[in-house]
This record gives sequence, C-alpha cells and structure tokens, in this order.
Amino acid sequence: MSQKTALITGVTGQDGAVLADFLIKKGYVVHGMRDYSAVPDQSRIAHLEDLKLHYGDMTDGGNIYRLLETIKPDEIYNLAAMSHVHVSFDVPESTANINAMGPLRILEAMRTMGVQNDMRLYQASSSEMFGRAPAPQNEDTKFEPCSPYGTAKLYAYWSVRNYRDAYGLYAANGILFNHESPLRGEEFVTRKITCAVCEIEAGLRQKIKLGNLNAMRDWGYAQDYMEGAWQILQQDRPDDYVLATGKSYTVRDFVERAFAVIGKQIIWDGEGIQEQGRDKITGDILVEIDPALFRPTEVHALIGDASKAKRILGWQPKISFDDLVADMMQADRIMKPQINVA
Ligand code: F7E
Repeated sequence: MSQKTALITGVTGQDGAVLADFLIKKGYVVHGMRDYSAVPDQSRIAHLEDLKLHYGDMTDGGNIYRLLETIKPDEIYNLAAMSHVHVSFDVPESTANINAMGPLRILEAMRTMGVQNDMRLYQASSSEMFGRAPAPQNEDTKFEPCSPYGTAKLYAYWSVRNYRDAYGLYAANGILFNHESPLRGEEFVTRKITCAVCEIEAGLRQKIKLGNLNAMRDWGYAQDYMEGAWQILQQDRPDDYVLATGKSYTVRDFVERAFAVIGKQIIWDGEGIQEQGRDKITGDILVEIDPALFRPTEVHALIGDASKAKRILGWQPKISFDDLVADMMQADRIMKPQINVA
C-alpha cells in the first residue's frame, strides 16, 4: 500500500504533537498546520524532524482551501481550536469563528474539491457539547452545551453530519472526553495542579489557587485518545464515536492524588470560597479557592460511555486515572525545578 499523507491542524498543541508522533511512526507523511504567533511555541513538536509545517489559520478559508489543494491529504485531523472553556466566555465571537466556522471552511473546501472517500476528515468534537446533560453520556445523549466553547463545537459536530449526509463526504466526529498528558497546557486544571504541586515540593511556591473543586471529569490519557482518533478514520464508513474511560473523578480527587505523590495528605476545612486544603502534618495552607476561576456556567459531571467505540473500533483506554496522575507528576517533578532554575 502506498504511503498515506495526513494533515493535522493545531499541530503545536498536546493532541497535535501526540498524533503527529503516532502517525509518523505508522509511516505517514505528516503535515502540520500551525498558526502565526509573535512568540511561537513549538516545544511539543521540536523533536519531530519529519513533520512538514505550514502556516495556516482556521479563520482564513482561502488558506485552508490552498493547503488541502496542495497537500491533498488522505486524512485531515482538525484539532485546531480555541480550546479553553473558561476563556471562551471572554471571547465568544472568535471562539465561534475558529471552532464552528473553521471546520465548516474545511468541509466547504472538501465539497468544492469534490473529494469523497479519498480525503477523510476527523473533527475533534468534545464532551463539552453534552454540558449539563445527565451522566453517563454517549452518542445518543441529548446535547446541552453551556459555554461558548461547547455551542461552537456543537455547530461543527452538526456540520460534519450534514456534509456527510448531503454531499457524501467522509467526515467523522470523535466526541472525546478530557484527555491529559505531561504535554497538557498549564492552563488546564490537571497540568496546573501537577506543575504547582511539583513547584511546592521544590520550594518554589507555597500554594495553589483553584476554582470549582467539585467538578467531575472523565479524564483519560491523550495517547490512547489519539490512537482512537486514527482508528475512527480507518473505518469503511464515517461515523461518530464517544471516547472516554467511563470513570469520573473530582478536581478535589486529582489534587489529593497529586499531593500524595510528594507524600502530603490534604485535610479540607471551611466551605465554598472559604474552603482551604491544609497539609495534615504541618497545617500549612496548600490549596485556596479563587472565585475568579469559577465559570459563569459550569459543566458539573461528565462520565462517558464509550461502548460503541469498544464494540466497533475495538478501542478501549489503557491508562488508568492513578497512572495518569503518576505519569504527569513524574514528568513535572523532573521538569519544574529545572525550568525554574534556568
Ligand atoms: O477544567 C475546573 C473547571 O480547563 C476542568 C478542554 O480540553 O476538556 C477540556 O475542558 C474542570 C472544570 O478542562 C480550575 O471549572 C477548577 O470543571 O481542565 P479544564 P475542561 O473545561 O473540562 C474538554 C473535553 C475540551 O474539549 C476542552 O477543550 O476543572 N477547575 N479549578 C479549573 N479549571 C481550570 N482550567 N483552572 C482552575 O484553576
């Protein structure tokens, strides 16, 4: 079989870097789209010498068309997004432009080029689309998004389905629940916690400030999920799949597990925004609540049911929650003291 070509949008992010690495190892020619930034961050992909980089912008339809026309990828993975849910409340219009209109621009380019099965699109849909729908959530659950991020992702989800039905495009949604790794951005809660705990251990800071400790998330491991994204595009027919672990933990659980790795047990006292997490032995305050970190509307509980992916793709996550915390902590225990010394 001839060598396949893939285009990954959002290649500089956690998922882009993980997927690029995975596809290169599978023998793909991998192209990555990065956006222009005055202060570029290519740290996650610096080691991928065979990755072919292109400037691109999800708000520029001509740019997207030209990239598809020149690269002619067999598979497109649309991972580019304004991915921070809280920030999307501050920049709802640009979130919609990137997360909703961006995928539409890809679909329009595919439609204009008249591609069918020979150019396949994976759209990074999100469990945020479920919003406040009762858990567990699967492909048949009614969507109730409650953030500009979630509503924009839902527009893209339906566009994928509509273009699939209307024009016969090969376009598929992966509805991925939260997935983390040591490459996760520090603005997301898991990495924020592991970085802070390692800095506390190294004596570089005293405490961490967090928002809603009671939010429940179904946290998996990014490598497992990007393998699932690839599997979704290998099916004969395009379809939509939930990828999740089926287990949910609170932010509070994550905090306790991360501190346990450095030998600290957290005792909680106080309520609401007065709540504090203290070191059981020394009584030092290690966790405080910052009301500014609460979202105007919050997704309270996400628990995914990935039985369709298991049945049809044979996909199931390999890394448990405890292993995820341990892996992220292990990486940051090495990285954090070094970065702060440099
Ligand atoms: O928040 C709570 C926060 O920002 C998780 C993105 O990849 O997954 C991610 O979205 C929970 C929320 O991820 C802090 O309120 C408490 O309940 O890590 P997060 P997210 O919003 O679930 C989905 C699937 C995506 O598609 C998104 O692109 O943690 N939380 N305190 C906090 N969250 C943050 N960021 N910072 C805090 O200090």
